[in-house]
Amino acid sequence: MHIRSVLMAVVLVLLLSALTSCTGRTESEPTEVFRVGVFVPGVVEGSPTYELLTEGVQRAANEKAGDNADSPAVTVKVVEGGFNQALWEQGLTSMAASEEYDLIVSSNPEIPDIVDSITQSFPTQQFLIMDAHRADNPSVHTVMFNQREQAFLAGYFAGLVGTSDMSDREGPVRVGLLVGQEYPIMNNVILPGYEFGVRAVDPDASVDFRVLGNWYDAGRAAELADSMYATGSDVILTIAGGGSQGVIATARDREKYVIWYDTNGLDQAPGVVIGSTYIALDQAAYERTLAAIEGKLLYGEAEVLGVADGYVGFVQDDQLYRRHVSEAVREAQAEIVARMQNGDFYLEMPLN
Ligand code: RBF
Repeated sequence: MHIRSVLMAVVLVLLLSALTSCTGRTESEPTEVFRVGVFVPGVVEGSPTYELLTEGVQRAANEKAGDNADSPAVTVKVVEGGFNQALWEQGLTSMAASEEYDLIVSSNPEIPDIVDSITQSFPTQQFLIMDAHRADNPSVHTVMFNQREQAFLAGYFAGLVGTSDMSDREGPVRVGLLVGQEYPIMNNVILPGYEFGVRAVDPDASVDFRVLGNWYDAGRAAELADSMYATGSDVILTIAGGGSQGVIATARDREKYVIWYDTNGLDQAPGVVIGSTYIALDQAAYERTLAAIEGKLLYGEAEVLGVADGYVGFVQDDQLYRRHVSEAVREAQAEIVARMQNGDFYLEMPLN
């Protein structure tokens, strides 16, 4: 009996030490780990900005991991908040309440309002929010991209296509914008910026603006696109997450065009997606996450990055662009891009 209980004790001690070595932690060792949580307000797949977000954060973590022995290990956990926006506050709150993250990173213009209420209860939790603007919360760093410039570039290109021999349309240019949902930056900045760009080419142009009502329904998006092309649009700018695949499908059937937003979408459907704006959200997320890990990120600061900063642009250096877009259109587009890059032509991003 006695020997058996000694043996049991030995087995227990061995088991326990095996367990602690599995977790790699003992009481005495400091845990040099910087823990990043990424809250995706939606799902990553099919949403250009969220793909850029997770790539950028992961790149910062990978780079730090291979850095030197003194730098902390970095862990990244991605939490998808899903399409039910009523659940986002709960999701973000539980991430903050868990105290599992040194930094929570997220992205979209509605996130600061949610985070403001969370930092009241959890003032030490720090946030990096991309594609958003909030200057007065000392726990939050935001990075906004100049959506007026980005939308203008898409509109200008749409106008050029509509007035070129790529379109067989007579009369004033007509183009479409299909979006997942309405929100202040969409209605007050992106739509007017797109219209401004189209009308810079043809003052009589009209823009057909349609709202899908969600960020995933490709079937419904295909129907909307069909009606847009049927009523005279040659080209549709689509900002609709997974829904954008429906726009591509209809454009292919009808031999019409699509413009992509946020990431280079030319290879999604060569010859159908003929133009693409981009934002370097991945690069900005990478840089700001690295700064946070190094303790250098300025909380309470709100950045706005545009074309002249190199963070917003129009994809030109791509063989698909050269192959499927006429030289006259490419030349005119290159001219406006260059003017924006060198600060000759600047559109200020209106902020609330
Ligand atoms: N864009 C997507 O691609 N997928 C989404 O699921 C998505 N959800 C959004 C939810 C809200 C409440 C808002 C305001 C925007 C959302 N966007 C989404 C748009 C995205 O954040 C960005 O503003 C646009 O891609 C334009 O850059």
